Amino acid sequence: MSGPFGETRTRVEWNHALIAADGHVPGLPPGWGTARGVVLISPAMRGGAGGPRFCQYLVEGGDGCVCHGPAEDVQRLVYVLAGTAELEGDTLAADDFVYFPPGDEHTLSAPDGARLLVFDKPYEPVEGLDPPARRTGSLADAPTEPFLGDSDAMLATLLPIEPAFDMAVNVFTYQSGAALPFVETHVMEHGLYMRSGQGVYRLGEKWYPVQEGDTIWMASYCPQWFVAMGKSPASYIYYKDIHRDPL
Ligand code: UGY
Ligand code: MN
Repeated sequence: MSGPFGETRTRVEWNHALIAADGHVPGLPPGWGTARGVVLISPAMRGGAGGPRFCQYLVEGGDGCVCHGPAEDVQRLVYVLAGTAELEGDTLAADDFVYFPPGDEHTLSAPDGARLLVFDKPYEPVEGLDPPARRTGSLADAPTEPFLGDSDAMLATLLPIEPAFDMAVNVFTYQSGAALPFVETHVMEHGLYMRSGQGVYRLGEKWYPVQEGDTIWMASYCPQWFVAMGKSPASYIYYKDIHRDPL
C-alpha cells in the first residue's frame, strides 16, 4: 500500500517507467475471459520516446482465466511466475513458459493461485523467413551463461536468438553485489519484471531502489544499469526487441 501521504515509488518518465505493485489497478486486454490482472506496460504510456511497442501484463489464475490467443498478427510469451497453467492437456509449472507465434489459436487456462506474466508484441515478418513455431520450455532448461564472463550475473535466454524471432525474453540472476558491467544505451527497448530480491536500477539520469514485484519499462536508448543488493540474489525477467531494421 502507498504511505499515509500518498507516497509511491512509481514513476513514469519520458524514456522509462517504474511501476511499483502498490499502484496496480486491475484490468486486462480482451481475450482473457473474466480473469483478473493488471496491464503493466503498453503503448498507452506514450511519452517523449514514442511509447512502448509491446504490452506486458500480469494475469491472476481463477475460474474465469481462459484465453484462446492474441490478435492475428501478435505473438505472445506466457511465463508462469507462480502456481500452474493448463495448455491443451499439458500442465505448466512455475518457471515454465510457452511462446505462441502470431495466429496460433490455443486454449490456456490457470487455476486459483496462479500468476502469469505475459508479453504481447506485433510480429514483424521478414520476406523469405518463416515465423517461429510454438514452443514450451522451462527456466531450468534454458541456455544459461555468465554475462560477459561474470559468473555472479547469470543470463538465461528462454527463446532462441535466431533471425525468425523478433523478440527475446531473458532471465537475469545476480548475486548480491553483482552489477551490469557498464551503463547500457541501446536501440532495443525492455519490459522488465522483478522476480525476486532487490537492488538499485539506474534509468536515464535517475537511480531507483527496486524490489520483487516491480515493473520497469526502458525505452530505446534509455541509459540503464543495475546493481543487486540485500541478503539474497536478485532476479528479473525481461523482454527486448531484436533482429529487425529500426528504419
Ligand atoms: O539484454 C540486455 O540488454 C540487458 N543486459 N539489459 C539489462 O539487463 N538492462
Ligand atoms: Mn539492456
